[in-house]
Amino acid sequence: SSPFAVAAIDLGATSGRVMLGVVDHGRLELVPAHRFENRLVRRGGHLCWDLDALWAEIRQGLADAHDLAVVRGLGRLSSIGVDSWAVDYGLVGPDAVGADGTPVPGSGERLGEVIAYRDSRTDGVADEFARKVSRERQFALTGIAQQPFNTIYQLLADDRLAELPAGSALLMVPDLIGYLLTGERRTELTNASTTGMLSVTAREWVPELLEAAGVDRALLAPLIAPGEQLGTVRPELASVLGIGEAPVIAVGSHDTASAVLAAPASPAAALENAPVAYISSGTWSLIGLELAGAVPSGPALAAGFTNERGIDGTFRVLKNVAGMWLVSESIRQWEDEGAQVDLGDLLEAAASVPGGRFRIDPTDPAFLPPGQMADRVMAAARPVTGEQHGDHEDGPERRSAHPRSPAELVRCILESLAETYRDGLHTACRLAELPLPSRLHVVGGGSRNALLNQLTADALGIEVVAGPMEATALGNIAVQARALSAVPSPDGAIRELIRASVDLETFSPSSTRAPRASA
Ligand code: LRH
Repeated sequence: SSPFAVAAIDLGATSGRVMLGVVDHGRLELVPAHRFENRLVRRGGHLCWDLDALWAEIRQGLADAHDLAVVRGLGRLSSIGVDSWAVDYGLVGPDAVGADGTPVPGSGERLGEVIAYRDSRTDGVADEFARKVSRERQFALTGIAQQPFNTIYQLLADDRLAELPAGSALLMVPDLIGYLLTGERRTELTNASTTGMLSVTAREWVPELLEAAGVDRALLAPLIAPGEQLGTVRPELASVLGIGEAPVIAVGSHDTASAVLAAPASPAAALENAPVAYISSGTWSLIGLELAGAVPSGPALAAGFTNERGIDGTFRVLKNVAGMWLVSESIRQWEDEGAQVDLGDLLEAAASVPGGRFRIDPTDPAFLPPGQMADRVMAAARPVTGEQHGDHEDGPERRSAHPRSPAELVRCILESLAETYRDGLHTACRLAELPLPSRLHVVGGGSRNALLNQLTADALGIEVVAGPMEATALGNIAVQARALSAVPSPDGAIRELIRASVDLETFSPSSTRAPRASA
């Protein structure tokens, strides 16, 4: 079969990209077509996503991807897939009725802004909801950790729901993009599970939770699973963009689902029945295990673990840890204050300041909102117990009880992350009643952070396999390739394809306690 091209639309909380995926004889090649920034904007008193700007970038990206495919002799795009961060949604009105009296697909108006999960409208809402349905019951029904930003709590805080015209729909961000592309309204399964309203045992909504959240069942579009075809690009749009009427295929539209699919676990591990241990490292660090079933147990609830649906019926038993958000938001503060910060330089400096001095709790919800992050981390940092910090000494040389320089602050963040990863993986294994695996896969943009990878390997005492960096786009493309019959269906085939397509770097635990700067 000849090589062909697909496009992955992959939206992250700080940046988005449209990637061309070339599927060629058992290999995937990723070619960046268009990258763009994504920022939180303040509108109508809320933190929002600039959906119109994102949609303009996506259209540009698709046109660019099409051009790239044609230049490379691959013909038009064979399909398109969309993923983004989880939990956020848009509201769309009914499709307008055309001159011939039938609804025009894709013509429904977006009703208001897409409010971002870091907005404060959900403050206290999870507690309010727990008075209607206990936390234990919610967890047993859904398996989903009760994070303040879950869609269900956003919906309870959404005063627009009461005034929606008949025929409106709630569409998760990737589903909203899918609707703009095709005119079809669906809810993709992996992302649906992050709403906190989907059953952990069946592919259906939990009526009791919808009712308690005040959500009309009719607002929810029918479910669609990764690999199923959503529709085709609307003819008017295809002609404006100069691309063909390509199929749009549902992928793991929750970015973390796509990223974990692209964790390049070895066939040997699969044979030994060892679950894949991973960190999907980006704005968030999602640490856990991929399992065949969920663990919606009391201990899992107590430990703050969640059970998110993955591709092919898998579950991700994982914990949300504030990841590179802590670093990127700190940098944003320093830049707002006039400093020029280069991440590479900063990490290098962080590798050479003394370690083991300060800790924060990167799972603390206090780090959720944006703004003044460096100050907040500084204030939260505690000296590592058992260490003397010489505060009793006099003179300018004395060491402070708080990290002071950006390098010290970043060192504190990374060491705290590594220890939280260690505890998180141990807890995941305890919950799943499995031994600690011999290998941890770090995928996503954060996998480039050599210092953090080494700290993680040292904290856990196991091998850290770093990469691929563009795991989410690769997972997105792999599901499209399989839907187009370019990858065999059996379990593990996608991971073999990924392994054949990427370069990985392995970090072994160092014998000395002092972590290396890079490897
Ligand atoms: C990562 C992510 C994560 C969710 C959060 C809202 O991008 O999708 O899995 O918990 O964003």
